[in-house]
Amino acid sequence: MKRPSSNLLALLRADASVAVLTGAGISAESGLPTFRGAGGWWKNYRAENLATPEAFQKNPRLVWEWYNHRRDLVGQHAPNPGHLALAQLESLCKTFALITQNVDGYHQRAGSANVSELHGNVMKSRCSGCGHECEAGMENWKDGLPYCSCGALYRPGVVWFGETLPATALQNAFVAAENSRFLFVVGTSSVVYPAAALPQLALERGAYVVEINDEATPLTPRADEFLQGRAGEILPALVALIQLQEGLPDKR
Ligand code: BV8
Ligand code: ZN
Repeated sequence: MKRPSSNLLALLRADASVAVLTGAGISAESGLPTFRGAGGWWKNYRAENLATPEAFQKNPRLVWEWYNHRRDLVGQHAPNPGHLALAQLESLCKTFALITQNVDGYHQRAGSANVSELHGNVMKSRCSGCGHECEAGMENWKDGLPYCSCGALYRPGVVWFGETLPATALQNAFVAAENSRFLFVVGTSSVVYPAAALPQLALERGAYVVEINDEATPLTPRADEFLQGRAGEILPALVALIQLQEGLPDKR
């Protein structure tokens, strides 16, 4: 596991305005499959058949089968030390924003308060007719499909390829990338836009960008620091080092 540099720790001590962008890699140690790596969803399935509006229109049963399976996985597993460390980091920083591409809700379950979900949440459903939103399990299921009281089908409360992102979450993400002194980019392959544009924006605004990933990504050559290894090990170690330094204000 690569250790954070003394430069990073000294800078953090001086100005702890921090943003974090997370991806599927942070939940991998909880037991949730990632998308693109070894064992990832897209190794065995095609995104076009499961995660697009066209796929849902063509075969809603198949799409719901996949999302119900993912709901089961989210329920069977739990946040790991990486999620918990980010919740702790929030309490140590002057300003803190957590931007996630994940749909599992594990950051909130770990205790993070200021979370912006760029790609929605798999434990929510939204009516494709009237737009009504409900929690998983509150739908009225018939022949493998969930119906709203208006008669239209519910869809999973996530953002599919080709769809726009929720406006507030996206706005929060851009504001955080533009204004934070640090951006930690954790467990994402950095290939899905617009999320993948956030680190570049932060770099252009002079932020110190730290990537935490067990493999190099397209971001790696541009990041100020690349901490190669597992998020569930690196993040708790980083938070412990910051706590050791003392002097960082606890905003709670
Ligand atoms: C949009 C659904 C505006 C939710 C997901 C060309 C053609 C068509 C479209 C495009 C195109 N070029 C660009 C686009 C736009 C497209 C896009 O970016 N495509 C890319 C792939 C080319 N983007 C969109 O369509 C977005 N919307 O742009 O709107 C618009 C609208 C209309 C018309 C024009 C413009 C919407 C994107 C939303 C996609 N939704 N899924 C779900 O079911 O979950 S995508 C999927 O990828 C996931 O949701 C996930 O959130 C996202 C990102 O993946 P990662 O989180 O990075 O996961 P990945 O597996 O890739 O990587 C894991 C990483 O973790 C690896 O690097 C690995 O090394 C690391 N790791 C593993 N274990 C660990 C670890 N690291 C540390 N510790 C560990 N233990
Ligand atoms: Zn409805």
